[in-house]
Amino acid sequence: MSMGETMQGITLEELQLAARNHGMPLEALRYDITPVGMHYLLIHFDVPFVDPDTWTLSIGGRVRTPLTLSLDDVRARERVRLPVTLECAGNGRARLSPRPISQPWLNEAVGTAEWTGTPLAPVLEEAGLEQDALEVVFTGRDRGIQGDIEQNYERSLRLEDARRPEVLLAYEINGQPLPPQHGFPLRLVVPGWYGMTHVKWLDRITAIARPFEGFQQADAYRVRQTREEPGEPVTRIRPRSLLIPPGIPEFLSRRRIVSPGPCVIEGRAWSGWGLVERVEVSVDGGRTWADATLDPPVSPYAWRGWRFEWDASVAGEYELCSRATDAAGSVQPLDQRWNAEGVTNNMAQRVDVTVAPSRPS
Ligand SMILES: Nc1nc2c(c(=O)[nH]1)N[C@H]1C(S)=C(S)[C@@H](COP(=O)(O)O)O[C@H]1N2
Ligand SMILES: [Mo]
Repeated sequence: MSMGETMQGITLEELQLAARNHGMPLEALRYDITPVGMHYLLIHFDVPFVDPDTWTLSIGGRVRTPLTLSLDDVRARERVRLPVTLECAGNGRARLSPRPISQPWLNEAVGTAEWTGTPLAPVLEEAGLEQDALEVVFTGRDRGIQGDIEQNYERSLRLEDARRPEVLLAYEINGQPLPPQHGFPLRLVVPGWYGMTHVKWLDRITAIARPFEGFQQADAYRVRQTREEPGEPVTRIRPRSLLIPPGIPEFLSRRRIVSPGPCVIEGRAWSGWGLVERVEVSVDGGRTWADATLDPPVSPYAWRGWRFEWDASVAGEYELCSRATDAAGSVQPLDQRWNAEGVTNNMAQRVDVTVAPSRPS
């Protein structure tokens, strides 16, 4: 595996981030709904400690009737349960060359959870947005320093995005109260958008009459070649497919060993720009491709399963890849699309496999 080369020079600071923010083990792609402990995690600062009895959510700024809601108030509102695939915008960053320094994800910053919460739009409606309201800012309780700026984690959405019916204030994941690391007691869920949008540990929602200039909006999560350019904001998830590495792994390299014979390759594919309509598989590193069979999507905002029957009867070395095409016609590239923060990269996964008779233990 080329890991030895590409991971060279990984720093202790990157390792420290990687140890706090774990990915989803790829074998968890077998589940329609990712078990909570296997869902990936990304936390910029510290997980805040929140007392649910005194916690409130305030809705203010350019509204006619500012609101303060307790957790019971939020839970008493209309209840919706929706499977949503979440992916970190930095997924795939560690394989970029040169490697942008941040959380060093390989492929595994993804998961699909069933979120329970209340739609945001009626809450905004009740607060009564003023005529000049342009964006809504979501502020988390977590605080830290990034880019030399002390800040709470906060992100905004334009009104037309915030008011979409699938946008939720979520208090449960897979039928359980949110655990601390996933945003207890309340987080935003914006189906189809990259992870940074789904603000955890919500403290307040503020309607504003100008574009939000906070660090995580204006300085971070931009697609650009240098940090100095304004670039384009990161929004919806680009199509990606992942396969469950077949056979058994070698401990250190995680290289795969498959016994000769028929081998079913399974995986998942998703996009925030519409349904994934095609998944292709290659066993020769992307030189030739064949279509996989698709399962129905788990929800309009979640991944779909796929499978491919590989005739692995000839012993030897193989390189497995898969690529998704979505309803918008975007196809996953085989080569990197580099940018300064290493965001929105959806280059195809590559899995090295040795087909060889298994050895007795
Ligand atoms: N308050 C707050 N919300 C946050 C973050 C954070 O650091 N603080 N990280 C964001 C990022 S970058 C991602 S990818 C998702 C990850 O959500 P998860 O940890 O529940 O999988 O949360 C987002 N929401
Ligand atoms: Mo993220």
